[in-house]
Amino acid sequence: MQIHAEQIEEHNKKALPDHRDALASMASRLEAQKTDPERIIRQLSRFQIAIPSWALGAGGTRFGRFPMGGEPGSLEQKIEDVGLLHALNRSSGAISLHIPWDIPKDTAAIKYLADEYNLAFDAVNSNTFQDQPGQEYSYKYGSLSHTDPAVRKQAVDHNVEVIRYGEALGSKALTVWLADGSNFPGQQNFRKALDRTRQSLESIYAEMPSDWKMLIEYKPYEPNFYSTVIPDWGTSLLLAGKVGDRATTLVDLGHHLPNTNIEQIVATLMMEGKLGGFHFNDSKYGDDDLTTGSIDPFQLFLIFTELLEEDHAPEEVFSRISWMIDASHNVKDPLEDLLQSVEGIKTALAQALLIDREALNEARAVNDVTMAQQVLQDAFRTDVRPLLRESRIRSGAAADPLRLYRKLEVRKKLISERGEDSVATGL
Ligand code: PSV
Ligand code: MN
Repeated sequence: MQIHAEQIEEHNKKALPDHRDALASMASRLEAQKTDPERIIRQLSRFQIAIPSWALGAGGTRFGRFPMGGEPGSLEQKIEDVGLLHALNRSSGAISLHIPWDIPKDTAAIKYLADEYNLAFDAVNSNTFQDQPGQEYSYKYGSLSHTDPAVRKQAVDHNVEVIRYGEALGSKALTVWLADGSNFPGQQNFRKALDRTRQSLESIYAEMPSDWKMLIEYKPYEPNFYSTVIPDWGTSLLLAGKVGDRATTLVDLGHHLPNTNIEQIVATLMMEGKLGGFHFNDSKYGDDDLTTGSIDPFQLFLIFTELLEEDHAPEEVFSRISWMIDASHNVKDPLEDLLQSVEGIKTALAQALLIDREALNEARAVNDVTMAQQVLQDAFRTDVRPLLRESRIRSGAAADPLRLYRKLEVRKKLISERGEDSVATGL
């Protein structure tokens, strides 16, 4: 299925009168505060978020999985789905692949197809957390950290294979997430496991093209419940520092213990030039993989506040970091959920762009705690939807992507094209 420019135009035409009024009143309010709405609209239009190839079908839990119908049954169909999202919001211009869930059999053809939808390939993800059919050694007791050098070599070779696929597709980064760890005290020698992981990462790094970066993801628990080899940002940063300049830390918002101050982690990593990318999602308790911005939009805003803290242009921050979603949809249509996630992320970005930095710096300098908090609240409580809508309309996207998705009955059409039983690869 494809969404055509005329369908978007027709939808936008209907939205225009109300939108124009809302935008005009917002623009005059911003101008009165000496904020240039044009600058924000331009920056919003540039910001792109990669869609994970593994989040286009129904996600499951260990208790079950409830298929959505019309799920993409091939990599080609996954690209088609991301193409639909991008046509609707013009903000999802990239896809992040997980291998071997999504092996491109004909890389040239896949690249060509993605080009047709204006999609780039963001970081490629390796998978040494599951055993694959025909695989010689098992990852039951670890992969890059395994005690047996033969298992480690197999895991390193897999990562190198993933890099080669990525190179053929024009990707520029490799994400490594390890499930390695232990379930019981005494099971693992922490120091040796970490050191073996460092060595394995160095071997992988040596195989990366010189314009690639490595993203090292951390996670405190699951599937291992006593320890993980890379449990937190500090350990990831430590490894990144040892492995090389282009080794960085990836922050998955769901990979923290409750109430962790993620925005402070972001600030430190930014300061060190080691923040490589994000896996956006939201959570209430653990790695819940919920729609970004659905549970704690204020935290998301504070993260963007830190990202844009330094004086340099936001565009520079946009291009330096890999912006990716990592979510799972147990009860919602994945495409609707992803539209909401992208909107949630861009809302936080727009609010952070509105912060009166001068006033904030002044308040901080004289320890005016009340005003410092007030400056952030003023930005966070602003309804930025007219700005987001305007940036979409100017980019040729739908004024209201979700409403148009429903109106065009996209899921119904995907079900009629692909069937009720079509199931996507992923978790
Ligand atoms: C692990 O929980 C994770 O966040 C990693 O990024 C994986 O690659 C992804 O989820 C998919 O399961
Ligand atoms: Mn992740």
